[in-house]
Amino acid sequence: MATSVLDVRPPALTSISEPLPFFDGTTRLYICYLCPYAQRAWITRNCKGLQDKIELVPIDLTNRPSWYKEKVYPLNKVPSLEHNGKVLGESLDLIRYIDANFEGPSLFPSNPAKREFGELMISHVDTFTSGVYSSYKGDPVQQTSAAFDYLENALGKFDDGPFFLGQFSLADIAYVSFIERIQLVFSEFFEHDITAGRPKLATWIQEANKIEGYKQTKVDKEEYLEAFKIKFLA
Ligand SMILES: N[C@@H](CCC(=O)N[C@@H](CS)C(=O)NCC(=O)O)C(=O)O
Repeated sequence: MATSVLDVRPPALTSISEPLPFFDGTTRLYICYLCPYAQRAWITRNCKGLQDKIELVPIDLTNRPSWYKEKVYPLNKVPSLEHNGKVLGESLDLIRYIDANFEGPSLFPSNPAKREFGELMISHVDTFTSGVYSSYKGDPVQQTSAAFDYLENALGKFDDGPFFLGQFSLADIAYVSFIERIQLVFSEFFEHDITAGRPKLATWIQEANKIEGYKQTKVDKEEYLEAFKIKFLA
Protein backbone atom coordinates (compact mmCIF):
# COMPACT_ATOMS: atom_id res chain seq x y z
CA MET A 1 0.00 0.00 0.00
CA ALA A 2 1.30 3.46 -0.89
CA THR A 3 1.99 5.21 2.36
CA SER A 4 5.10 7.31 2.49
CA VAL A 5 4.16 10.71 1.01
CA LEU A 6 3.84 13.34 3.69
CA ASP A 7 0.66 15.32 3.33
CA VAL A 8 0.59 18.90 4.55
CA ARG A 9 -2.94 19.98 5.48
CA PRO A 10 -3.89 23.00 3.39
CA PRO A 11 -6.01 25.66 5.13
CA ALA A 12 -9.77 25.29 4.70
CA LEU A 13 -11.42 27.59 2.16
CA THR A 14 -14.07 29.97 3.47
CA SER A 15 -16.68 32.39 2.17
CA ILE A 16 -13.97 34.90 1.31
CA SER A 17 -11.82 32.44 -0.67
CA GLU A 18 -11.54 33.10 -4.38
CA PRO A 19 -13.16 30.50 -6.65
CA LEU A 20 -10.77 27.86 -7.99
CA PRO A 21 -10.19 27.43 -11.74
CA PHE A 22 -12.75 24.60 -11.87
CA PHE A 23 -12.71 22.11 -14.70
CA ASP A 24 -9.18 23.01 -15.74
CA GLY A 25 -8.16 19.35 -15.80
CA THR A 26 -7.09 19.24 -12.16
CA THR A 27 -8.66 16.46 -10.13
CA ARG A 28 -9.87 17.87 -6.82
CA LEU A 29 -11.23 16.17 -3.73
CA TYR A 30 -13.35 18.57 -1.68
CA ILE A 31 -13.44 17.65 1.98
CA CYS A 32 -13.92 19.11 5.43
CA TYR A 33 -11.41 18.09 8.09
CA LEU A 34 -14.16 17.27 10.60
CA CYS A 35 -16.25 15.16 8.22
CA PRO A 36 -16.02 11.36 8.53
CA TYR A 37 -17.62 10.85 5.11
CA ALA A 38 -15.03 13.04 3.43
CA GLN A 39 -12.30 11.30 5.37
CA ARG A 40 -13.19 8.01 3.66
CA ALA A 41 -12.34 9.46 0.24
CA TRP A 42 -9.23 11.15 1.61
CA ILE A 43 -7.93 7.87 3.09
CA THR A 44 -8.57 6.08 -0.22
CA ARG A 45 -6.66 8.77 -2.12
CA ASN A 46 -3.73 8.52 0.30
CA CYS A 47 -3.61 4.73 0.45
CA LYS A 48 -3.45 4.56 -3.34
CA GLY A 49 -0.59 7.07 -3.34
CA LEU A 50 -2.58 9.69 -5.27
CA GLN A 51 -1.39 12.73 -3.32
CA ASP A 52 0.05 14.24 -6.52
CA LYS A 53 -2.89 13.23 -8.71
CA ILE A 54 -5.82 14.33 -6.57
CA GLU A 55 -5.60 17.76 -5.01
CA LEU A 56 -7.12 18.07 -1.57
CA VAL A 57 -9.47 21.05 -1.20
CA PRO A 58 -10.70 21.51 2.37
CA ILE A 59 -13.81 23.60 2.88
CA ASP A 60 -14.95 25.28 6.09
CA LEU A 61 -18.52 23.99 6.25
CA THR A 62 -19.47 26.55 8.89
CA ASN A 63 -18.54 29.39 6.54
CA ARG A 64 -18.43 27.81 3.13
CA PRO A 65 -17.70 29.62 -0.13
CA SER A 66 -20.91 30.26 -2.10
CA TRP A 67 -19.19 29.11 -5.30
CA TYR A 68 -18.95 25.58 -3.94
CA LYS A 69 -22.71 25.05 -4.25
CA GLU A 70 -23.10 27.21 -7.33
CA LYS A 71 -20.21 25.93 -9.43
CA VAL A 72 -19.01 22.64 -7.97
CA TYR A 73 -21.52 20.54 -6.08
CA PRO A 74 -25.16 21.66 -5.95
CA LEU A 75 -25.83 19.36 -2.98
CA ASN A 76 -23.35 21.57 -1.10
CA LYS A 77 -21.94 18.63 0.88
CA VAL A 78 -18.56 17.03 1.20
CA PRO A 79 -16.97 14.92 -0.04
CA SER A 80 -17.13 15.60 -3.75
CA LEU A 81 -14.64 14.76 -6.46
CA GLU A 82 -14.02 16.90 -9.54
CA HIS A 83 -12.65 14.54 -12.17
CA ASN A 84 -12.68 14.52 -15.97
CA GLY A 85 -15.12 17.44 -16.24
CA LYS A 86 -17.64 15.96 -13.80
CA VAL A 87 -18.33 16.22 -10.09
CA LEU A 88 -19.22 13.08 -8.17
CA GLY A 89 -20.37 12.71 -4.59
CA GLU A 90 -21.39 10.17 -1.95
CA SER A 91 -18.47 8.83 0.02
CA LEU A 92 -19.17 5.11 -0.43
CA ASP A 93 -19.47 5.59 -4.19
CA LEU A 94 -16.37 7.77 -4.24
CA ILE A 95 -14.11 5.28 -2.49
CA ARG A 96 -15.07 2.65 -5.07
CA TYR A 97 -14.67 5.17 -7.89
CA ILE A 98 -11.22 6.29 -6.75
CA ASP A 99 -10.14 2.70 -6.27
CA ALA A 100 -11.36 1.65 -9.73
CA ASN A 101 -10.41 4.68 -11.81
CA PHE A 102 -6.96 5.64 -10.58
CA GLU A 103 -3.59 3.98 -10.39
CA GLY A 104 -2.21 2.53 -7.19
CA PRO A 105 -2.79 -0.67 -5.25
CA SER A 106 -6.28 -2.12 -5.36
CA LEU A 107 -8.15 -1.62 -2.10
CA PHE A 108 -10.68 -4.38 -2.73
CA PRO A 109 -9.51 -8.00 -3.00
CA SER A 110 -10.25 -10.20 -5.98
CA ASN A 111 -11.08 -13.26 -3.90
CA PRO A 112 -14.86 -13.80 -4.36
CA ALA A 113 -15.55 -14.74 -0.72
CA LYS A 114 -13.75 -11.62 0.44
CA ARG A 115 -15.53 -9.43 -2.09
CA GLU A 116 -18.88 -10.77 -0.98
CA PHE A 117 -18.09 -10.15 2.67
CA GLY A 118 -16.66 -6.73 1.85
CA GLU A 119 -19.92 -5.78 0.13
CA LEU A 120 -21.86 -7.00 3.15
CA MET A 121 -19.76 -4.91 5.53
CA ILE A 122 -20.03 -1.82 3.34
CA SER A 123 -23.78 -2.24 3.05
CA HIS A 124 -24.02 -2.49 6.85
CA VAL A 125 -22.08 0.66 7.70
CA ASP A 126 -25.00 3.12 7.59
CA THR A 127 -27.03 0.87 9.89
CA PHE A 128 -24.07 0.76 12.26
CA THR A 129 -23.42 4.50 12.32
CA SER A 130 -27.06 5.55 12.54
CA GLY A 131 -27.59 3.10 15.41
CA VAL A 132 -24.65 4.54 17.32
CA TYR A 133 -25.55 8.17 16.60
CA SER A 134 -29.15 7.69 17.67
CA SER A 135 -27.97 6.07 20.93
CA TYR A 136 -26.41 9.36 22.01
CA LYS A 137 -29.86 10.51 23.07
CA GLY A 138 -30.39 7.42 25.23
CA ASP A 139 -28.02 4.99 26.96
CA PRO A 140 -25.17 4.68 24.43
CA VAL A 141 -23.12 1.98 26.15
CA GLN A 142 -26.02 -0.38 26.56
CA GLN A 143 -27.73 0.44 23.26
CA THR A 144 -24.64 -0.02 21.09
CA SER A 145 -23.27 -3.17 22.64
CA ALA A 146 -24.73 -5.47 19.96
CA ALA A 147 -23.51 -3.17 17.17
CA PHE A 148 -19.91 -3.37 18.40
CA ASP A 149 -20.22 -7.11 18.99
CA TYR A 150 -21.29 -7.44 15.35
CA LEU A 151 -18.00 -5.81 14.31
CA GLU A 152 -16.00 -7.98 16.70
CA ASN A 153 -17.60 -11.04 15.19
CA ALA A 154 -17.05 -9.79 11.62
CA LEU A 155 -13.36 -9.35 12.36
CA GLY A 156 -13.15 -13.10 12.98
CA LYS A 157 -14.24 -13.96 9.43
CA PHE A 158 -10.76 -14.02 7.84
CA ASP A 159 -7.63 -14.85 9.76
CA ASP A 160 -4.94 -13.65 7.31
CA GLY A 161 -4.76 -10.18 8.80
CA PRO A 162 -6.37 -7.91 11.39
CA PHE A 163 -8.83 -6.19 9.04
CA PHE A 164 -12.33 -7.13 7.88
CA LEU A 165 -11.01 -8.84 4.73
CA GLY A 166 -7.59 -9.69 6.17
CA GLN A 167 -5.70 -6.80 4.58
CA PHE A 168 -6.75 -3.16 4.84
CA SER A 169 -9.48 -2.51 2.27
CA LEU A 170 -12.47 -0.36 1.34
CA ALA A 171 -14.46 -2.28 3.95
CA ASP A 172 -12.21 -0.85 6.69
CA ILE A 173 -12.20 2.58 5.08
CA ALA A 174 -16.00 2.64 5.25
CA TYR A 175 -15.84 2.32 9.06
CA VAL A 176 -12.57 3.71 10.33
CA SER A 177 -13.31 7.46 10.35
CA PHE A 178 -16.57 6.80 12.21
CA ILE A 179 -15.05 4.40 14.75
CA GLU A 180 -12.32 6.97 15.36
CA ARG A 181 -14.92 9.58 16.34
CA ILE A 182 -17.14 7.15 18.22
CA GLN A 183 -14.19 5.95 20.29
CA LEU A 184 -13.34 9.55 21.22
CA VAL A 185 -16.92 10.33 22.19
CA PHE A 186 -17.45 7.17 24.24
CA SER A 187 -14.21 7.70 26.09
CA GLU A 188 -14.71 11.43 26.71
CA PHE A 189 -18.43 11.65 27.46
CA PHE A 190 -19.48 8.16 28.53
CA GLU A 191 -16.25 6.95 30.18
CA HIS A 192 -16.44 3.78 28.16
CA ASP A 193 -13.82 1.92 26.18
CA ILE A 194 -15.53 0.45 23.11
CA THR A 195 -12.70 -2.11 22.77
CA ALA A 196 -13.14 -3.55 26.30
CA GLY A 197 -13.86 -7.26 25.89
CA ARG A 198 -13.42 -6.90 22.12
CA PRO A 199 -9.82 -7.84 21.39
CA LYS A 200 -10.25 -7.99 17.62
CA LEU A 201 -11.69 -4.48 17.51
CA ALA A 202 -8.81 -3.28 19.70
CA THR A 203 -6.28 -4.81 17.29
CA TRP A 204 -8.15 -3.43 14.27
CA ILE A 205 -7.90 0.11 15.65
CA GLN A 206 -4.25 -0.40 16.64
CA GLU A 207 -3.31 -1.72 13.20
CA ALA A 208 -5.29 0.96 11.34
CA ASN A 209 -3.33 3.55 13.31
CA LYS A 210 -0.14 2.17 11.75
CA ILE A 211 -1.38 2.93 8.22
CA GLU A 212 0.16 6.21 7.17
CA GLY A 213 -2.52 6.99 4.59
CA TYR A 214 -5.13 6.85 7.34
CA LYS A 215 -3.02 8.37 10.14
CA GLN A 216 -2.54 11.55 8.14
CA THR A 217 -6.30 12.06 7.94
CA LYS A 218 -7.15 11.71 11.62
CA VAL A 219 -9.46 14.30 13.08
CA ASP A 220 -8.21 16.85 15.59
CA LYS A 221 -9.52 15.47 18.90
CA GLU A 222 -10.30 18.76 20.66
CA GLU A 223 -11.87 20.32 17.60
CA TYR A 224 -14.06 17.28 17.00
CA LEU A 225 -15.21 16.95 20.61
CA GLU A 226 -16.10 20.63 20.69
CA ALA A 227 -18.14 20.28 17.50
CA PHE A 228 -19.77 17.12 18.89
CA LYS A 229 -20.81 18.92 22.08
CA ILE A 230 -22.51 21.63 20.07
CA LYS A 231 -24.27 19.20 17.73
CA PHE A 232 -25.29 16.36 20.03
CA LEU A 233 -25.14 17.51 23.64
CA ALA A 234 -26.34 21.11 23.46
N1 LIG B 1 -24.15 10.54 2.29
C1 LIG B 1 -23.12 11.53 2.16
C2 LIG B 1 -23.09 12.36 3.42
C3 LIG B 1 -22.13 13.54 3.32
C4 LIG B 1 -22.39 14.55 4.42
O1 LIG B 1 -23.47 14.55 5.03
N2 LIG B 1 -21.41 15.42 4.67
C5 LIG B 1 -21.63 16.47 5.62
C6 LIG B 1 -20.38 16.81 6.42
S1 LIG B 1 -19.90 15.49 7.49
C7 LIG B 1 -21.97 17.75 4.87
O2 LIG B 1 -21.41 18.02 3.85
N3 LIG B 1 -22.87 18.54 5.44
C8 LIG B 1 -23.16 19.81 4.89
C9 LIG B 1 -24.60 20.06 4.80
O3 LIG B 1 -25.37 19.13 4.96
O4 LIG B 1 -24.97 21.20 4.56
C10 LIG B 1 -21.80 10.82 1.89
O5 LIG B 1 -21.65 9.65 2.25
O6 LIG B 1 -20.92 11.43 1.27
